[in-house]
Amino acid sequence: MSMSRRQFVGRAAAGVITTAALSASAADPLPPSSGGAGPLIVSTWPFGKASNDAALKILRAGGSLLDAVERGIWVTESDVTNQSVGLAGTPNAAGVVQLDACIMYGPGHKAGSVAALEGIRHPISAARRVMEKTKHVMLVGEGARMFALEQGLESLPGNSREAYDNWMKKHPAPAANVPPPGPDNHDTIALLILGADGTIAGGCSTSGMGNKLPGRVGDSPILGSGLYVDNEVGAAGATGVGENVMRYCASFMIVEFMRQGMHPQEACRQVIQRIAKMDPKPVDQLSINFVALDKKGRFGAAGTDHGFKYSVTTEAKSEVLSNPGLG
Ligand code: SD4
Repeated sequence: MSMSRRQFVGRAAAGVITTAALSASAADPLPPSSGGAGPLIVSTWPFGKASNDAALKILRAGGSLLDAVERGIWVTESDVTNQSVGLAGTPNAAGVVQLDACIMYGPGHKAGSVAALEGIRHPISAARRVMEKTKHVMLVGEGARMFALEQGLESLPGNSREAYDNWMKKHPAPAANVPPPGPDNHDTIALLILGADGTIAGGCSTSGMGNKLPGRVGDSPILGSGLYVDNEVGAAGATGVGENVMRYCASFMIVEFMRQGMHPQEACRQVIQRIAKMDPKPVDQLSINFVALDKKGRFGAAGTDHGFKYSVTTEAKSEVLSNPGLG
C-alpha cells in the first residue's frame, strides 16, 4: 500500500499500530500488522466495510468466526444497490440472476460452495450449509436451489418466474448494455477473518459478471480461485474477471506465496505479475484484484483496477484503503 509518511504517522498516533510495527514498517510501504490483538477482518471494496463492521459485531457478541463471515456477507447480499452481489445483482444473458458463493474454515480445512444458484437470498448461507450439513463441497444450479430450500433458507416468495420478475421490478438492475467487467461493474465480496485465537475463515459471494452466459460459473465459488483459507498460513480472496483468476488458482497461489514468507500484499502483487506474464492480455485489461491476510495479522491487497479499494477492520479501526498498485 502506498501510504504517505504523514498518513502513516497519523495512523500510529491513532494507536492503530504498535511501536514495533512502526519501526518495521517505516522503512517499507507495506501495510502495518493489525498487531495481533483481536480479530482482523479484510474484505474487497469499500462496501466491504459495512460487512466487516457487522462481522466484528457478531464476534464481539460472542458469535463464531463462521457466524461472523456469514452474517457479515449477508449485509452485502442484502444491499439492493449492489449490482454484483445478491438477488439485486446484474442478471445473466437470459435475464436471470445466478449467484455463486463459497465459505472456508481453517480448522479441519472445511469448505462449502454453491454456483449458479437462483432465487435464494443468501447464497453464503447455502454454501455454509453445504459445508456443515452434507458430505459434499459444492452444489450447483437446481440441485443447490433445492438443497437451500430444504434447509429452509430464505427464497423469493413462491420461487416462480413471476415472483422473480416482481422482485426484479422492485430492485431494478441494468439488464441491458451492461458494461464489460471493470472497476464500475464488479463488486464481489470476499471477506477474510483472522480470529483473536489465530483461527482463519473466509467467504465469497457474487452474482458474477453481468450478461454472462446462463450456467457460467466464475472464480468466486471455486476454492483456490475466488477464495482460499489455510489455517497455518492465511487467506486470500479475489474480485474481478473470474476467467482471469480461475485459470491460475490465484487465491491458492497467494496463500502459497505467503507460506514461503511473503507479506500478504507482496504475495498479491507477485501473483498478479505471474498471471500477467502468462496471460496474453495487457495487464491493465486483466481486471484482477486480491485481498489477503496472514496468521501474523499482516494484511494487504493489490489489483489491476485503479479504482479497486479494500476494507480493513480491527477492534481499533475500520477503514477503506486504496489499491496500492503493483509496486
Ligand atoms: C466473477 N469474479 O463472476 C466474479 C465477478 C467479480 O467483482 O468479482 N465481480 O467473475
